[in-house]
Amino acid sequence: MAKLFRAAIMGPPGSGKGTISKRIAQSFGLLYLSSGHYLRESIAANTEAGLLVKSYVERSMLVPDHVMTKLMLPRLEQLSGHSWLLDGFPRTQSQALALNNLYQLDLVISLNIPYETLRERLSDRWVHPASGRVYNMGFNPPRVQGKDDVTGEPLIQHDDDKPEALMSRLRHYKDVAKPVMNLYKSQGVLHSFSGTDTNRIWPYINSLLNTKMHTQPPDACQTK
Ligand code: G5P
Repeated sequence: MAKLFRAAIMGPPGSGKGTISKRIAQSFGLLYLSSGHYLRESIAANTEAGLLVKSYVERSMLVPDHVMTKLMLPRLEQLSGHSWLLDGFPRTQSQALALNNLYQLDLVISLNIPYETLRERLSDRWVHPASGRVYNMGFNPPRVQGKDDVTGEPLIQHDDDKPEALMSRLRHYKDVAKPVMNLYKSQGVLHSFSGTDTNRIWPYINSLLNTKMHTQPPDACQTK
């Protein structure tokens, strides 16, 4: 049986983790698990976990580590037997160590995008709150302005995508991401990509994955 492939993608808010993850999942057949999407789904479904995390997610504050690991690790156990890509988890050293106790990652992609680019992207970002589908008025606009492509429901903008809030989110991201990157660097699995344009970064990520996965047949299904 082919070896399973386990990967994660990291990057500040607006760096394109979700956009690139969807391309990876489609091109390489990895199951895709986004922590942000999973949390938003739990909130929308009013589950016990959703109620617990709601106030953090709404303020774009990190959900406490013990809650995140309690949610994400059992979810990953359900995906055992599959190759997967994690988007947004692990985010902190404590989450990375908890994950590391169970799974050795084959690849960690880190996106390094200039602040000004993030600011421009997020100020142009609209989301469909129920599904987490994300649009950008220049890069991937909805078919009908202000409406979700699938449901036709209205799109909204997050308060946290305003410049002052964004600056503090980015500072915080850097602080917590550093030890996580150091861990994966020490394991030789960290690959960083810099740039201002997802479409220019994508061919390099695509080529890296082709090299890393050339012996791996893709799994057929996808979770998001
Ligand atoms: P999330 O959902 O992980 P963030 O804030 O880390 O949220 P975000 O903002 O969703 O990440 P992203 O996925 O990195 O950003 O980027 P994206 O959505 O693909 O792209 C951003 C925008 O730019 C989109 O509009 C896209 O279309 C556009 N775009 C992409 N590429 C380009 C380009 O080349 N050009 C242009 N012009 N536009 C482009 O987490 C949400 C919350 O959940 C909690 C926290 O509260 C968090 O705030 N959470 C956790 N808490 C603790 N621990 C964890 N592990 C947690 N995970 C989630």
